[in-house]
Amino acid sequence: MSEILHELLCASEKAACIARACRQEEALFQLLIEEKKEDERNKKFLTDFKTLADVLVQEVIKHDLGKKFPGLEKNVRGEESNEFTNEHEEKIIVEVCSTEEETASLLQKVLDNNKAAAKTLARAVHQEVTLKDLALDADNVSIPLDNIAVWVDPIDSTYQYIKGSEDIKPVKGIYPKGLQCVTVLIGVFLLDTGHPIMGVINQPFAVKDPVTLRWKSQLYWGVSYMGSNICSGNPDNKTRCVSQQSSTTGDNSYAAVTSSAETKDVLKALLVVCGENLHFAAGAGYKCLCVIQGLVDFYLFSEDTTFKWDSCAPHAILKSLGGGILNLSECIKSANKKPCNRPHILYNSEEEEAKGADRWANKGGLVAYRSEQHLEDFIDIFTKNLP
Ligand code: 2IP
Ligand code: CA
Ligand code: CA
Repeated sequence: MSEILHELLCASEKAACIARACRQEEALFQLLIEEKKEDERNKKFLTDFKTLADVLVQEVIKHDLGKKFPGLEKNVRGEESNEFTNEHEEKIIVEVCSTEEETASLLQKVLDNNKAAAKTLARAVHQEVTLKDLALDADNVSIPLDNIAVWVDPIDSTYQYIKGSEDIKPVKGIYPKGLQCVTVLIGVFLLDTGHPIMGVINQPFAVKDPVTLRWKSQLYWGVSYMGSNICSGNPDNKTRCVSQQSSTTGDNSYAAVTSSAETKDVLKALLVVCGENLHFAAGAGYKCLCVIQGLVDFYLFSEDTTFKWDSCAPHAILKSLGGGILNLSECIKSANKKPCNRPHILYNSEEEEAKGADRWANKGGLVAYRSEQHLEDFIDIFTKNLP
């Protein structure tokens, strides 16, 4: 099992290397952006961009996983379609070729004949990525390769990635925006049940080396399968993020993070429950990471603009910590039910009536948590404060 986890981590690190390489040269970066097609449009943004980096990263992950586990590439699903239109309205299928030279010449077509840029990218695509000092203590778990599929978000928080702010200050450890909110998300789920079982989150712009001025990744992973729960780091998942005796909200004070796009009614209720411990941050993956790191107790969002590829990887990690991600609207409806009856988000079924990316939307919103007991309490108070 460590083998597949190891491969996911390496794939995420190669993805992070490509993401960093693409940001380094502004002229190159400007070449890489293309507007999303109408039916794939994420409702929330008027102009949403997908980048060649995004498409390429997804293809690299698919290619590298398929090389190690033949057949698995057919079950790697992602946000992006690999059809790219260049400046001359030429349609090009972006894929990893068998040699670096072939990949470079394919990329050259996408990059309007920019040979140097294409070469740099192809080098990043074909490089060997090794991860030092990885202690993957997950050998005893055997994963059924014929019953798994993978959701990939090659770059989450594209908007922050394109903007590229490097100097945002964290508030109580949480970055409201900036490059730190960018993540690569790779989640494995079971095809038959739809349950997430393994996840990797790579934060490509986590720390900047003060000497080389180069960004370095931080990696997080978790496995939750057949009673085995293993994860990177060792946060005490049962602690609450704020003092139990908060003066404004008494015993019921919880820390939560949400999107700046959250609705007024939900924000009002969250403010009552969390007070000054309500935070805002960009990136669905990054907000989940705040829960995983123990910076907040919950990530809550009531809109339909997160997708399976946003939540699958963090969901598996949260499960390995004793938590999970639930459908928020169902959770509110079943506020008095036992937590075991609450609806976990599943990854193998689509919204029948929806079109394009919306088929894979987390409809009804989501709530990510680490402790079932705290969730119980929180949902109860939160629901009572909704209009
Ligand atoms: C986006 C990204 C946004 C998020 C949105 C996701 O994914 O994570 O930041 O909105 O839900 O779909 P918000 O930051 O308001 O939570 P992508 O960047 O991959 O399109
Ligand atoms: Ca995303
Ligand atoms: Ca994305």
